[in-house]
Amino acid sequence: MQGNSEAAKTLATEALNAGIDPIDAIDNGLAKGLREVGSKFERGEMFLMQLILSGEAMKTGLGILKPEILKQQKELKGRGTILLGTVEGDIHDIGKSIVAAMLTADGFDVTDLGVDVPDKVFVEKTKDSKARILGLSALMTTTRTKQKDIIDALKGAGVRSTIKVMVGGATVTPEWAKQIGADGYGEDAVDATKTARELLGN
Ligand code: B12
Repeated sequence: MQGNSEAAKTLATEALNAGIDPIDAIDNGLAKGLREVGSKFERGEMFLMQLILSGEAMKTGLGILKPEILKQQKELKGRGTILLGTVEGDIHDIGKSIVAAMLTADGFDVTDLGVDVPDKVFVEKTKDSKARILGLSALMTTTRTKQKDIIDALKGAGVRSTIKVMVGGATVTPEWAKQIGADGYGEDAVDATKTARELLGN
């Protein structure tokens, strides 16, 4: 919350040394603090610079914890390919990268398309790849509408039935997912892997 990257690094290392599960350290440590920063920012109690510094601190901590998640990767690979990206107009990438790490650790082959990804790139990649799931991350109410646009664009291109679409991000809810015709929703990275498995029936 203080935007202290050095402290985030030290604490992440200490958490690992103490035998704390890296997922737990992220969910109940780093992410919890960052969400509180988001709430304070919304109430005008913290400012953009602090949001940026806290985001950086989160990323520094993740730099220590994420490789540990990937080490837990299941031996059994081949659950299928997942395309993952943050929608156009949105540059939030912390949550998406945690989801990518968890899915990878669970045996999925993840192609991360990055942030601020135009709708047509999602459609093209769906056409060109053998991916079975498309994961769309959107953190803002102004950008989550893109999730619907992308689903519509997939329909327009005649490829909607070839891929399952799962959505997530801070302002995304199960109701929203249903409303826009997504196949699945994930509240957090653990839920995202559960949803992905369910969507593929494994
Ligand atoms: C850090 C942060 C930033 C950083 C981002 C750094 C980065 N590289 O990502 C910076 C400072 C750049 C930033 C910028 C802005 N931000 Co900001 N930001 C946040 C903050 C505090 C935390 C986001 C985060 O990383 N959370 C931690 C991760 C672990 O959680 P998560 O992202 O929700 O992801 C989890 C789940 O949602 C889910 N998930 C995520 N993606 C997906 C995808 C799939 C497929 C699935 C299944 C699941 C899933 O799993 C993840 C892991 O558990 C949020 C507050 C909040 N409550 O989220 C605001 C917030 C999202 N930001 C907000 C705003 C307004 C902005 C700015 C417009 C501010 C400004 N005035 O410039 C800009 C927009 C920039 C842009 N065009 O995108 C608002 C959005 C309000 C709204 N309702 O629309 C929020 C909610 C803050 C607030 N309460 O006002 N931000």
